[in-house]
Amino acid sequence: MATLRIDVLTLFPELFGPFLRTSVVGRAVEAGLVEVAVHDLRDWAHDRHRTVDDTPYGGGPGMVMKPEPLVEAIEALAGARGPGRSAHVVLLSPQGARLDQAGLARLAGRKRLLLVCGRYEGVDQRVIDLGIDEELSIGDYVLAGGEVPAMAVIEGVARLEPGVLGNPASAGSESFQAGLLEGPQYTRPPVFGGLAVPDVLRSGDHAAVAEWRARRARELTRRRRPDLLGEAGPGSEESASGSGEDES
Ligand code: 4FV
Repeated sequence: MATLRIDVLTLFPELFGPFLRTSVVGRAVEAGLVEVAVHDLRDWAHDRHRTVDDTPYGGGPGMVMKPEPLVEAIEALAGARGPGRSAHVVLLSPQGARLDQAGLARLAGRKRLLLVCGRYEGVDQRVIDLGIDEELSIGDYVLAGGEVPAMAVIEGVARLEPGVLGNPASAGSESFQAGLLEGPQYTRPPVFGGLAVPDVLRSGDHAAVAEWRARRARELTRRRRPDLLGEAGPGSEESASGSGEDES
């Protein structure tokens, strides 16, 4: 029994094919740990031209997505808005709350999600008023569509499903898990471009390694994302050539 079912409503279902067959998401779907169904919004546009957009009331550039096909599709896939509906309906849009790791964990805890992908200038407000449970944004920039944000949600929640990541510990020790950025990481060779891997990482002293990693994570977070530490003001950007702290 798939633990999580995700339906996607989009004007470009063909965008999702390779994504749903590749890497972590592909394995999660293959293993039946996550079920994803992609739906073409035009299937709910019943006029001869299967129209899904129209000009904005009040004038202005671009087109707006019509309410009828969207609300009909949402209600067909998730039921009418209310406690009894079968899926939690999320619209990806720049007006949404910012998506973060905690938000992904919350979505991963649900049984069914319906991700609605906007296009054009956005959707008629009545779609939001009548059919959407939550609006989420992946960042303060404008994309051409909600498909890439929807993929970010799918991959983000799929990684949190039990059994998806080979080593569940990896999900626990990564960025944002402890509210910190992850510190520097190294692998072979021990010296590259004249730069050596910090000795402590090759010491075998797990306590010292853990202490070093925690300290570097705090330092990097304080410099790059003091907001994550609840500290005011962006830190000065780290110079391109590294911080210059002691590498010991
Ligand atoms: C977006 C974002 C985003 C805006 C107009 C789709 C586009 C078009 N979605 N986070 N940033 N959406 O830019 O989620 O409808």
